[in-house]
Amino acid sequence: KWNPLKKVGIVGVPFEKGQTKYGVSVAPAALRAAGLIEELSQIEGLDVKDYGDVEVVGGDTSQMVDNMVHLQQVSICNKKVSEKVSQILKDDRVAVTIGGDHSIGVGTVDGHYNTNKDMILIWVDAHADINTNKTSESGSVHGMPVALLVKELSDYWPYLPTMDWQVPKFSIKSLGYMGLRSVDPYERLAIEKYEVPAFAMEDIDEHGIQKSINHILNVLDPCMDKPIHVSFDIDSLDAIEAPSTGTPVRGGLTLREAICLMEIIYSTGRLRAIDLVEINPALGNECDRRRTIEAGLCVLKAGLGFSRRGTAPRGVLDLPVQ
Ligand code: 6HN
Ligand code: MN
Ligand code: MN
Ligand code: MN
Repeated sequence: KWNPLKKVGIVGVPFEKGQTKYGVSVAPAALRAAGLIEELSQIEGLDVKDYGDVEVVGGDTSQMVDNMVHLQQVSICNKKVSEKVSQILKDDRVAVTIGGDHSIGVGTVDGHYNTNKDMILIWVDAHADINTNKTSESGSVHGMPVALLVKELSDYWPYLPTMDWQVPKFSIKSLGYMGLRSVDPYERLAIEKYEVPAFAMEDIDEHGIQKSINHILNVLDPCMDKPIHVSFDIDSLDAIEAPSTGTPVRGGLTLREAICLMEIIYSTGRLRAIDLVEINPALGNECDRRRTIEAGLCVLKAGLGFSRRGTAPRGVLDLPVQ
């Protein structure tokens, strides 16, 4: 019933106010300079449209809500991200959003949910990003997007000025995690309270990457008919694979595991949105930078149908003769 969509729309979000380090905002430009559009266009049969970057503007920098840094900027940016993701999906394309820090997941998932109410969300990350302003130790909103998105946690937030456009409607029952290894105590409590299917690294060690992701897909969508959103934080990869990121954690996914994960999700035919976030080209040396960007490109390609087996030329039955 489901075939992979062979059309993709790319949008960049040069936003970094969801955390404190300079540099995540240059990732869309760095990925484009590294050949993002060209590489994706080489995937057999894939139609790639570049929607450019969401315009990021300043906002009031005063702290409006306790322990929530730059809330207004986060909010202004995410509203635009949500609208853009909805537009790309309505154009019948897979929405690929290049961050930016992970606070932009509020906008990408909101935009996807507004178009597909039955979507499921796979959060691939070293972190659970499900802090509220009460539980966060950093005050950085990139550690809070999941808690902002899910309706089950809306009572745990104070009134958030400027966020009125975003009414949490997505259910935590449609969320699964892959790659966790740095989870704060109250984040763990939330995962257990709501029985979120969460494959931390030790679970992936036990079951392997294929069984782990297939298990999550089966729990969230046993009838296999729901659109899938993958929010891929580059720090889900081991810090050796992706060193240029703001909150690296050792002991993560290998690039091969991440590619395998994305290939499996692609093969369902239901992958409709991918976020690639937290690449920070300003961190580390040139080698770190290149390695991290290449890893990000590999993850995207795997999610968009690139075959590691190779693809024979279309409509051609024999090798060229002399
Ligand atoms: N990310 N749990 C930590 C915090 O500050 O809330 C780390 C969050 C990291 C967020 O990597 O997208
Ligand atoms: Mn600041
Ligand atoms: Mn994250
Ligand atoms: Mn993370």
